[in-house]
Amino acid sequence: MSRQKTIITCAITGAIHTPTMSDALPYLPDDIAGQAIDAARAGAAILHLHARNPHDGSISMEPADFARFLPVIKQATSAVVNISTGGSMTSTISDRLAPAMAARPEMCSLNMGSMNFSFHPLAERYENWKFDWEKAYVANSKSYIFRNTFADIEEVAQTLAPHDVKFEHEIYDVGHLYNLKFCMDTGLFKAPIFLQFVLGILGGIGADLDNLVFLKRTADRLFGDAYRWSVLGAGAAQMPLAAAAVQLGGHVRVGLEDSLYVSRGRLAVSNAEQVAKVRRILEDLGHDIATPDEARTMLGLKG
Ligand code: KMH
Ligand code: ZN
Repeated sequence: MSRQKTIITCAITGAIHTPTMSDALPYLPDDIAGQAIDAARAGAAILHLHARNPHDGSISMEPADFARFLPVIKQATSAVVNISTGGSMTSTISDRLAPAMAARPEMCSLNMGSMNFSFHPLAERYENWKFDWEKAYVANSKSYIFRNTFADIEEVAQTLAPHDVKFEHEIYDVGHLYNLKFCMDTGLFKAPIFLQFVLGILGGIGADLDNLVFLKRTADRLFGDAYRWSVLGAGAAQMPLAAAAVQLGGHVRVGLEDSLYVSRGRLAVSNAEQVAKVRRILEDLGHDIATPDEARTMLGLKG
């Protein structure tokens, strides 16, 4: 039997980092499109996308801002487009749904529980990390609750599922697996489900190997073979956890949304640089990279 190929997701810009933190973080539509296309050419089968306000780089949930880069990406690549429903600190659930409802992509993120949310402590893991707390969006996040109630989750699912959108279920802690199991039992999602284990966010589970194994074992118990999974290690944990995930049979996510660095103390020059690095690691470990169509088959996407 041939070994499963590995799906690389690249999360191009996100909502947390600010352009003051790295010149490479794209916020202009052409730069988001260009970096997404280069990431796909470097081996990313899935592109996880947020939009930003082109004037100041702040997060935008305006469908019009997504429409500035989505057609360019779709024209130039066959990568799976995955649109965030995470939104910003001030977005309502209908704001968060608007870009996905306008674009009807093959995939969307779906965050599986409410939580505190901050990138704070990751800063300390890099000796040379210069975190610009004053200007950082995350500086305001001390009292922020990332709201994803069962009603919110249900609303996202019921709004998008009729359009055959497959979810990247963001799992920031082990309880989120039980939330998802509860939703599965009520018939909200179809197998195979796709889990994104998110390790290293302050407010969620820490970026340790033991935690990854624990998440995977719990998912095995709850979902049997009805799930596929991937790992996103925040900040310094990005590459080490990707290397661990693939050895446990998982897929990987990289991108400037999750880490601005490509190695200790060195800012990535682009998303494609991170994709090329993770691809090199995976191939050196003997794994083949999935094409977008292979990812579609593995995840049961509408195509
Ligand atoms: N920012 C990541 C930790 C979303 O966009 O809905 C998770 C994420 C969530 O990508
Ligand atoms: Zn995201």
